[in-house]
Amino acid sequence: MKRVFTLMTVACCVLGASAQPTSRVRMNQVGFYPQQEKVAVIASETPVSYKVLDAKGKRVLKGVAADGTAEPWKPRMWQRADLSALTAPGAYTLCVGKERIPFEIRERALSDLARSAARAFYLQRMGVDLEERYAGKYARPAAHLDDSVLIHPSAAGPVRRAGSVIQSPYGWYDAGDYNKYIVNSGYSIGLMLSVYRLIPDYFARQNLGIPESDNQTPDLLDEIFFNLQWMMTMQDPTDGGVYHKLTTPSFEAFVMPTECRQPRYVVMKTTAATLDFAACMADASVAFRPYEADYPGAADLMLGMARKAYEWAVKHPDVSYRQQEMNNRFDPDITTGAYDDASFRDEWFWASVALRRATRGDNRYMSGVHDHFEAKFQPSSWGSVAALGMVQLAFAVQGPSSPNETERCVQIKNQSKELLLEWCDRYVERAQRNAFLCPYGLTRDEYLWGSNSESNAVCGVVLLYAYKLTGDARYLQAAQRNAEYLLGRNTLDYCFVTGYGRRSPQHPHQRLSEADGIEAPLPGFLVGGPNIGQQDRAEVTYPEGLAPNESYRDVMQSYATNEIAINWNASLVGLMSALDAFAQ
Ligand code: 9MR
Ligand code: 9MR
Repeated sequence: MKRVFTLMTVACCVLGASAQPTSRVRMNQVGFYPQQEKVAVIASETPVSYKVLDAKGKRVLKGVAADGTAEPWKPRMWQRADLSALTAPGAYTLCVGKERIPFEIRERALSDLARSAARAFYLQRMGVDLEERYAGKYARPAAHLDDSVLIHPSAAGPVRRAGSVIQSPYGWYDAGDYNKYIVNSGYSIGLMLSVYRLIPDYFARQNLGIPESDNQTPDLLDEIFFNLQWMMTMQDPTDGGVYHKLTTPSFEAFVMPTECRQPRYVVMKTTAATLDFAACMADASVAFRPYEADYPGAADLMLGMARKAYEWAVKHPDVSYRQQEMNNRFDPDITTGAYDDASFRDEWFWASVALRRATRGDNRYMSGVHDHFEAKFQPSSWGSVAALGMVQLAFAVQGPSSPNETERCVQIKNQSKELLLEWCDRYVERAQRNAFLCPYGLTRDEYLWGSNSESNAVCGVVLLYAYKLTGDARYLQAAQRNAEYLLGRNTLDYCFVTGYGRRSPQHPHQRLSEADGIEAPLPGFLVGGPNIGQQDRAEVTYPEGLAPNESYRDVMQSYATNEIAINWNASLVGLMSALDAFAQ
């Protein structure tokens, strides 16, 4: 990218990215597609004039930013400068008073970022050498081999006794920590596969520069397989139940993987983990079916495991993960991430839908679809996965129905599509009322742990399902608007993806980034984002009087606002890849 060096860039470098923003202008810091809407917002009580210069310094646009909209929490007005008339690729400068803001218009504006977002999973791989030719300066030797993982007493059974050893290698680090959690793994893959199905040709062409890039399988699927092969080891072959997680008793320090010495355990089997596993494996079996040559037998193997997991859940429909209770009964105590979802209706639904699709209509899963359907639509998150089932049904409305489909099933399909579109119609409307011109972020409750993903990028993905279902450009525009927020059109003036934009997180709560001795964080990661919960306040200082959308600190200690995680990156891959695909 050609850099236009300005006063602003200098100010940012000197002050460091954690300093308060000094600019009054907020806009996409990464790049605009030629045909997309291009809006910058400018902090000002009254309309303010601006001009745009091209790379030669010639004025190509001038105007007055107006339509001021206040933020909900602060008496602060943002005026809108609409630069959409500019469509020629090139480097530009937006001039507002004395400020000079560089920006770019280019074809494939987000393709590099989308690729990095997927490559971030490669950088999270464990148990293998990351070679320099794929990982560049982030190369590192194999560690966390997980070739002698202990059965925790909570996971003991008649065959696999407490303290016995299994192999459970490979997979991705979940987040900034070094553990592997089935609930989040299954969800992350399910979410990515839901987007893979929208734009298979896009992914077929994408080259991620990973060790499997030379085979015939789309690289995203190759990357996903790296985690699936770990997940498969988490099913107890004796009964089909799936261990909730593979973990050290407590979080490791901020050291590199080769320095880690704690023993690693698999803990108890749970209903949520087992159903998420079943759903994910069923979806994956469909995705991998065409790639038998590279993955011989994998599709059948995964489908068999999915069926077996589902049977276990039928027999154990109500096993929640309650870490405290587990610790009261067993040693050693486990204090790492819980992913302790205790309502399984949505997991039943996703697993039933996925298994029915993967088995091409096996009636055994029909009642699961009927019984667990809820007539409401909610964008997915790790603990709420019904949408991953509903979106499959919404797309099935257009397809041929299987001969043994009940009337109720047809109804559920139609309703899934209607509810999804209704949700999107309501959501889209919010943008005009928002100072940052995106549907995301009007209410306090959206600023939760992982807001950038759960309240923004995932919602963007939902809008892109709707766009694919209907071709209605309003949905595409709204998804793009949410992306603009993540890329810089937000109160904090951050591009929330590491390695991209003028101001982006420098100190994510990620052990790999912190301990590797390299100044720049690993690139392509979406940080959690503003979070009013501030659960890390014992370790992080939050200034008084922050608005919900300001409750973010770019400091390593901030696990509640500045961590990275595979589920969040899954939504980043989804949103950015689909925007890139649909812009072609
Ligand atoms: O590093 C841990 C991170 O991955 C988790 O999301 C977070 C919440 O469970 O916990 C982090 O670990 C911190 C712990 O909770 C509190 N003491 C400091 C730990 C490292 O910063
Ligand atoms: O993403 C999870 C968030 O929804 C929860 O509120 C939070 C506390 O339970 O945990 C988050 O997940 C963390 C996991 O427990 C451990 N690895 C890091 C994850 C991201 O912070």
